[in-house]
Amino acid sequence: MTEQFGLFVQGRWTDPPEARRFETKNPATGETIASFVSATPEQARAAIEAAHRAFPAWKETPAPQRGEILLRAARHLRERKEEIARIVTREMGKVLAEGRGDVQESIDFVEYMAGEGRRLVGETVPSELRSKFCLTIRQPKGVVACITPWNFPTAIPNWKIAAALISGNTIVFKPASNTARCAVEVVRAYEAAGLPPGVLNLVTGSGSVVGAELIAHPKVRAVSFTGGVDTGRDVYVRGAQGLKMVHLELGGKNPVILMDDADLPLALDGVLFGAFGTSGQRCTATSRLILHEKVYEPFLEMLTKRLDSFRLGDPLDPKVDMGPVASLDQEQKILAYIAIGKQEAKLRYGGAKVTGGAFDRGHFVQPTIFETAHGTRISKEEIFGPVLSVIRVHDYAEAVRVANDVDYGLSSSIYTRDVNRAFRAMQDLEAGITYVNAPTIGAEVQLPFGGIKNTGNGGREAGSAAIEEFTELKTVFVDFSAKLQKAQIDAESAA
Ligand code: UN1
Repeated sequence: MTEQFGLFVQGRWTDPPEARRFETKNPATGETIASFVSATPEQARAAIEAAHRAFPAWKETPAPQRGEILLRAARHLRERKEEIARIVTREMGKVLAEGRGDVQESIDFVEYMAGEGRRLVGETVPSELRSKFCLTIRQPKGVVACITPWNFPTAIPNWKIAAALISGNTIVFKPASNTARCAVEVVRAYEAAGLPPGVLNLVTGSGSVVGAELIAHPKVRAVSFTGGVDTGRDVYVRGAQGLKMVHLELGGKNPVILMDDADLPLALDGVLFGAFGTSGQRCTATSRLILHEKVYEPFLEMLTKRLDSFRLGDPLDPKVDMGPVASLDQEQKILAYIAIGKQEAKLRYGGAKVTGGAFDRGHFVQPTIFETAHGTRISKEEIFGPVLSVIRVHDYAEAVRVANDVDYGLSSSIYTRDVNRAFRAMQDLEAGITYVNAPTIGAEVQLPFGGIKNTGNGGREAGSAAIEEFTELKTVFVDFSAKLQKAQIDAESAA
């Protein structure tokens, strides 16, 4: 029998009778994982109301105490890391080492945010008047909606949830439907940690029903969304109607610039991991290799040779290098881009769905390399799959021009041994993140994460920036002069 899950509202798992349901599937084998409720607008509203009721008491809970609950949630995740990693791998398709990485990123971030409970720092600033004290404090926004993608099905929800919780907000969490089982594990960690009822609520279902309700509802004061750029734009516009803070983390078209003085074996490992890790389904994935003409052919030969021994297969098998893509939708979208690439560029490697035997049950796409001029669709649009566009350049200036000439700006990288050029690139690359001698993936939780251009709307997740996302700044003036002092009018000039 397929395992069934309900909604988590007001601290209880409830299975509404006669609910419409959907199932998630293992993208490597087609096996059904579990069944979930496709929630109605009324059910979404009930979760918002539960979060709204829970808000005053959670806001009053001292932040260090909120932090203790987070620490317990992190401990729960740590104790069950292997089990949850396997669920991630089975439901989403990333290889087990990366499934473990997903859970580890959750643990790291929840622990980091627990410590934030003893900071949540404001400022003290001098007044222009005597006997007056000026400061800022951070306050929660209220009910926030966390709408999350499937590619990091525990880490990205935890980036949002842990930051929102430590800041004193209450939450309605709407995960991507195809990784709803992972979302259950995220919620269970906080449930096991003793989070008070109503502080975190899980509502599964479609974006067009549940997501739309969360974004439109007046009691939801902020929306944090990670996903595709078209949906993100829609979320932003709808949120704007309610004058809500909308935080967006959207796509990328992340380049690795490989200069002629680079350490090629090092870069080879980096490009392979950046382009084909998580089957290329990271916002930060290396989707463009901007390759200096002097090392162009030798590097491509190294790359394709290594891919010859790359193993595709069931991501639970530790010998496998790359698993399936996450869903039939993904497979179709990626294969459509590969077809476009075959028209406009030169296919250098791969370029097909993997079939035969067990592969027929899953969504496997070969690691694919195109040699392309800059400006083609595959060189500029986000594909979100194991497809790398290689672009030949003449020098550093051209490399940077190409790197920057896309609509996205999330991650970027340069491989060079020239320290001056490395520092130059840190300034020149138009992206929220730049790596030197490392691939475009692998951000750490204690630093801000996000990007420019169509990657977002200016906010950052993770690091201390995560707190800014989920708090309001209150400015406080304390006048202890015992008389009315007028700013701008009574302030004496020292001159
Ligand atoms: C994403 O793909 O949306 O830097 C997040 C990385 C991971 C996070 C990626 N730590 O690749």
